[in-house]
Amino acid sequence: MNIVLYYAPNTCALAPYVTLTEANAPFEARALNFRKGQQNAAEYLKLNPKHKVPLLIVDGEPLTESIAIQLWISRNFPQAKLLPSDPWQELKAISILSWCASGIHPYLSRINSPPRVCDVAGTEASVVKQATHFIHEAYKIAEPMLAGREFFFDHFTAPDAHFFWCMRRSAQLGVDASAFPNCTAHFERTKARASVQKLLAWEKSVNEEFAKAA
Ligand SMILES: N[C@@H](CCC(=O)N[C@@H](CS)C(=O)NCC(=O)O)C(=O)O
Repeated sequence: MNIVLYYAPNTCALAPYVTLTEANAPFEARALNFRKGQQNAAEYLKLNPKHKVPLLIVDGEPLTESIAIQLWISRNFPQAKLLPSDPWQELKAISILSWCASGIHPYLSRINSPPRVCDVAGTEASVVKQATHFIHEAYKIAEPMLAGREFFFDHFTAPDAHFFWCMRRSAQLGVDASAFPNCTAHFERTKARASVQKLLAWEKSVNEEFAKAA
């Protein structure tokens, strides 16, 4: 099986990179330089007309959308237990993945680029303020879910990787999460994993290559 993951630094493609690594899956990671708009290059648009990462290519077949990609990884590498084995718990995990992808991520995108949601002059600060409010609301909801436990379930699963990315991106975008100690502890715990450290080292080398080519 030939597996390729398209990635760009700082993006949510971090989550499948981490879970593929946790699963010991043989995969090739290909980095796109968003600063150069490589997600809009004609060749890439043929693979993913949505001009986004993550994009997984399995034996030449493209698969988009984080949740579908996580389900594919989990189903194809069952030994990694990337979703809980109990059917109800598995659905709860998919619920968290959906929440990260569609309940938290859109607010991160708004902070990253306010004009993409409202291009009326003078509204940027308001867009950021509102988005920050809803990200804080999400972290408040996550606090009891992580209370007294290492991960969302009884071991590391795909939702931990996706939530870690949300926390990382929000910190990069200046969102203060210090009022949410269980979330920040989960962030540090996840960051210490070998899979995440591997991703961070690889991302650093990608950024260095991009800087040289700039
Ligand atoms: N719903 C998609 C969202 C993917 C997404 O928004 N990716 C961003 C990076 S975090 C992206 O590639 N943006 C580039 C663009 O919109 O041009 C998923 O969950 O996979």
